[in-house]
Amino acid sequence: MRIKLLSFLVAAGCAAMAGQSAMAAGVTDQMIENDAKSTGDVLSWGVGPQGQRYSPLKTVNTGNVNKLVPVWSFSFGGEKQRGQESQPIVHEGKMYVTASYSRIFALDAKTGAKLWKYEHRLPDGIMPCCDVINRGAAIYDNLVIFATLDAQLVALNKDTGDVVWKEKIDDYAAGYSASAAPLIAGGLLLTGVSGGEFGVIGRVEARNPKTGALVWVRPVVEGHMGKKYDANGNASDNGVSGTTGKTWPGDLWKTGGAATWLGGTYNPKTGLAYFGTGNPAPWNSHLRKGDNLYSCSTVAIDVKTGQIVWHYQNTPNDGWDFDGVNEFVTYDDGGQVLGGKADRNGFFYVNDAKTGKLVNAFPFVKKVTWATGIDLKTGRPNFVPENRPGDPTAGADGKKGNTVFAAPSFLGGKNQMPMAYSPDTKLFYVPANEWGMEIWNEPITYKKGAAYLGAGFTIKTLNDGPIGALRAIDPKSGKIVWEAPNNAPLWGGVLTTGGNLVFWGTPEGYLQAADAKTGKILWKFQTGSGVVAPPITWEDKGEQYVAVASGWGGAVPLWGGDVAKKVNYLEQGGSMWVFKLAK
Ligand SMILES: [Ca+2]
Ligand SMILES: [Ca+2]
Repeated sequence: MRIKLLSFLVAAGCAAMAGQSAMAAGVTDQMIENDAKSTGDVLSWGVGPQGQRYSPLKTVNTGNVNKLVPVWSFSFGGEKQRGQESQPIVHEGKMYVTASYSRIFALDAKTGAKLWKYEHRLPDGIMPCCDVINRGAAIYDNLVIFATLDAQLVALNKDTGDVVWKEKIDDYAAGYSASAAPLIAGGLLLTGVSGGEFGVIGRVEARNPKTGALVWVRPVVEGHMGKKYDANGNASDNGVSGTTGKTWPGDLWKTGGAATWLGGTYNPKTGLAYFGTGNPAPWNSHLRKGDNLYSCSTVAIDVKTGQIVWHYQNTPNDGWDFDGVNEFVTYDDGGQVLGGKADRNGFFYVNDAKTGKLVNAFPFVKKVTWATGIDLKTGRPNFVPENRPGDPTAGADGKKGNTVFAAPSFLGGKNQMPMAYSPDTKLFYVPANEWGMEIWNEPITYKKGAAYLGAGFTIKTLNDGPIGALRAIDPKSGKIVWEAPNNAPLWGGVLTTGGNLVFWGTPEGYLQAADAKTGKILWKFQTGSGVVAPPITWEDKGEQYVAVASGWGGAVPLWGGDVAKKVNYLEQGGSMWVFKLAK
């Protein structure tokens, strides 16, 4: 009896200690800020909050990458396939990967064995614009946290998959959704919103990652009031964003769009979070004369105060759906912190990451019709007025403006697929696409939950050649150092490594690796469906692993017009692939 009691006490003691050690093994801010350097894990979207997607690992390198072989593959299962745009998280031998339809899986990173799964129950009537995708989870303390298509955040215990907290971001019936990976910055969980085609209000929200409680909210449409919250959840005003009515006519700012749908990056040196903002709403630019701040911009927010420190607008008074959401990737240039962004509008921008001052801007695609260049003195584009879709009120019947042919198409010189930056080669690796569109404007009025475009369009190919190209770009000279063309439009992200390698996937199903200096393709593997997700890498016991999700989908099959027809032979799927060197 006494022995039994003792063993019970010992067991209870062990359980308590196990609880403590589990807590001690929780993910900290310091670990996330150091993520780019720590090679045994991947703790943030971007392989480091700066978003460089660079790993110093060189176990796999140009000399042996041709010996990469699959270790395991895991099916996301069911009939729920469609686009898989997720970047996994890897921590202490476990992989956390989100999948289409707001699902998340925990897998043994060595074997692919399933540890747990959470499937979010989605209501009827969600309105994701561009497929039922998700781009990944955040990890913090003992939680994995991801956003759902019905505009909620769910935090799960990383070991059990139990829901710890759930918070609603906004009303899915008004067009809000969420698909970006949350960003951990300065002890806060930062998220944006999707829904720019429905006249939502773009904003960045900061929460306590452990509880989900709001800390501040910063709208990114001029005229809207920022909020901050005390420990009891009471809101108070935190200053209007910009000056009401300054760059918007009438009441259009009230449904102004600028959705922050791709999430953000963070640089601990500047203390700033960088969020890109989407198109102003509606698409018909003649209804909203002015710059329409802060749409189609990079917005830098002080994470401590929730205030906008600087903004840089890539496309003032956008008329082409050139969402400026693409990731702002910061890097060191001789002691100065700069940031690069390959915008949907076809130009690559380099800004000072502390002040936003434009340092360089140049096209990274071959055909750009809407502007002849970016004036480095004023920071503004030199527009080509006749290449803006025409004003419907100037048309013969007032119902349709002049149709123009525009390049890039609204699917962009680059879209959601994240680029990489190598501090070794000092090059950006940009998944670019060459395509155009016919676009025209129509009258439109706002109606809650209805598409708010005032435009019609057809995506067109520019020629019979390849649409995609992985381009190595020198941010200083603006030169394309090398390119690897691809027939289908590229839609996955990029990873670069200390092994002088660049990894990226293709809609044709390949994960491939090239020499980072020359672009020579050294290895490829067919994953069985199109790759529209960014690869990652990590090491465990001296072995380097490379992983990517496979599963064709995203915006191209849904919105791609003539290009969608060209690639309609591609098959859907839904699986995770992991590789290492053959022994
Ligand atoms: Ca790491
Ligand atoms: Ca848009």
